[in-house]
Amino acid sequence: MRYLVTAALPYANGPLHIGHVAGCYLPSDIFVRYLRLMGRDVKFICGSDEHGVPITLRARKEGITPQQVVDKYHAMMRDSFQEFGISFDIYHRTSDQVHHETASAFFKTLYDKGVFTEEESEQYFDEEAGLFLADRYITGTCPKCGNPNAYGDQCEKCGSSLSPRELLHPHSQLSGKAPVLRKTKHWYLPLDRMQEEWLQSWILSKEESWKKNVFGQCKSWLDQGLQPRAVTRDLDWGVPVPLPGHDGKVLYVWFDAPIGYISATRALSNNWEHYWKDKDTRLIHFIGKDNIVFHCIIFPAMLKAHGEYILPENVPANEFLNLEGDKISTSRNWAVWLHEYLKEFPGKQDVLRYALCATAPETKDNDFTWKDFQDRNNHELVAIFGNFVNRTLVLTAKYFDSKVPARGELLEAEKVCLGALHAAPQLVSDSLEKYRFREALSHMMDLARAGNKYLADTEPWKHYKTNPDYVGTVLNVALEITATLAYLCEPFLPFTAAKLRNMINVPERSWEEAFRHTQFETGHVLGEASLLYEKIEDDAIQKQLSKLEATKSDREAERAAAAPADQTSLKPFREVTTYDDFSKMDLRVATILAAEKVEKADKLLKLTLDTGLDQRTVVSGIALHFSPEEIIGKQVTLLANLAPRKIRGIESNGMILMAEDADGKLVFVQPGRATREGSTIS
Ligand code: B3M
Ligand code: ZN
Repeated sequence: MRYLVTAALPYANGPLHIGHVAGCYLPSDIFVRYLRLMGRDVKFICGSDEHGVPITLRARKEGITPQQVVDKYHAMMRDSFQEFGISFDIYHRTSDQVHHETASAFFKTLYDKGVFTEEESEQYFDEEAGLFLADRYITGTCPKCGNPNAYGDQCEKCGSSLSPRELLHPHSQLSGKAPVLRKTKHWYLPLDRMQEEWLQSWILSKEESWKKNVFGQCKSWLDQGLQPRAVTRDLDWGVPVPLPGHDGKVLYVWFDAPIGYISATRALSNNWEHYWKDKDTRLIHFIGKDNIVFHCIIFPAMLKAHGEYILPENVPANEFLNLEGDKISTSRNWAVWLHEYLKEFPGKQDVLRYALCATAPETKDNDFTWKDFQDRNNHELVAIFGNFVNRTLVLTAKYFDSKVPARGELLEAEKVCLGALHAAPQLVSDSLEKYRFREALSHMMDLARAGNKYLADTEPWKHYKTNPDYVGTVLNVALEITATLAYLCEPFLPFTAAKLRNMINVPERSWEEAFRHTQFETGHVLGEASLLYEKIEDDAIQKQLSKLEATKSDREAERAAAAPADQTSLKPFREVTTYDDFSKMDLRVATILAAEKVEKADKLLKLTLDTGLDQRTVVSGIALHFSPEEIIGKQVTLLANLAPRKIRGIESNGMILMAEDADGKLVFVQPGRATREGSTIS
């Protein structure tokens, strides 16, 4: 069985954070390490995604070239991955020549086969910048949820995928101006036709084998009906469209990026075609949930249209990881950055790997907190895994000069323990095969737990004087568990595994070799013991929390400073209405004669109004903003002919108009100078 495992190519426009790691790099690394330990043929592919608007926008912002941006972040990400123990066989990049050639040839093949449709259409153009506004060059209000900061390709608030023409109030990210429409020609992948021909039934056949969250998203795309998708853009950064006479056009970044998996495999191995073209290869894409449609629908459509390639067997996408209850965000600097973690917690890669795997957002969004990180380290890695291993090795050194003692008669406790030991590899393996990484990790930890309990129950330190043989048996069993853990933890905790192998003086082994026999001959000489993990103190955690706190207050200060000019936080306009509808409303000037709180309703005030024509009661939801005393005597604007309504048993006759600013502060809509009650407003 041959495997090709890919992890999403991160955009080279910023450093990596724990959301990236938990989303796809850690699970893919665990999976690949497991496959290698099982002796399977596997290549693990990744690289930087160096095209696309996020990169050119960043370059503009920093006043450098796009190439300088990607050079900087490519090196940074590559180094962080390596230091964190993500064991790619290659970490490639899409600005590489091999990739440009591969992506060009791919496009050309589809073009020559007549796969694309060509279409001339009107697209937004920024006259001041002289550029078409693709994807993230344009922002506006999301037509689906009203988010005023939606991008031309996606609304990050509601997750809808958009095209620039759907945005309300579009404006250019370059000049800030409203764009104009201009004609331009592009090539489209006819997903609508493909859906009918094969794509739909192919995806539906995955209902059992793909994760629920993944299948569900694909299904809803299909239900909405796929649309043709442009695969080219008017931009000057990317893989040029390989057709004569089309300067200034490049392949859409989501067309070229997944081809990056192929380019990277080519750069890695002469044998690359086996991995991409042989039917017995399992192609598996690890990604985050925002990439599902590209890997489950669009890229398979491209591969199938090309004709020579296999399709993905599985796409085990994770959901999102939040941080301390808030969405991780690069632009808001709400993140734990991997390179900073590596610097601030040297030698503690496995602690973060452990904490992230244990809380991985496998089936739903999940939250990372520093407190949980500390607890996982102190209460699990230190108190269970580390404590068990350390006791075992220290006692063996003390009583048996660090040589593995003989195993004598086995009592019930030993049998229970060895039972857990023999069952563990299969349990871990079964979970990993199903992409259940949290479950697999907890099976591994259960073995450490069983070992720890075994030592606590048997208390070998109490029996050496009276029964040294039994103590030898206990430590023999404990060492057996230790060695099993050394191999079993490797996919999750590779640094621990290497350290532990040294401490017990065993070589690297495949799981088959490691778990076939007992681990030790009697008399095997162990290496030197040292602590696997150390406690993380409160002040280290507090430091991280303060860092996040500082980010928050910076952000609030920025927001406050920007508030008056910041239109983007205001609500978008409502739908148009007609004059006829408007003129039905009877708006009058009225004076508040009396005001009192409504019992058991924190938000409501009962007002008595003088309208000039009558005195009436209006119940208004303003009690959190105004006290009754301060509003008596105020003139207000009243919608006088609103149908009466009972609110908390009080009949309310009309509604007073309020203005609400972007921060939610309320003020009365008041006539300018004292106007007579009953005056009409129109
Ligand atoms: N660079 C998007 C992302 O980082 C993208 C993945 C490409 S995988 C071919 O979300
Ligand atoms: Zn939206």
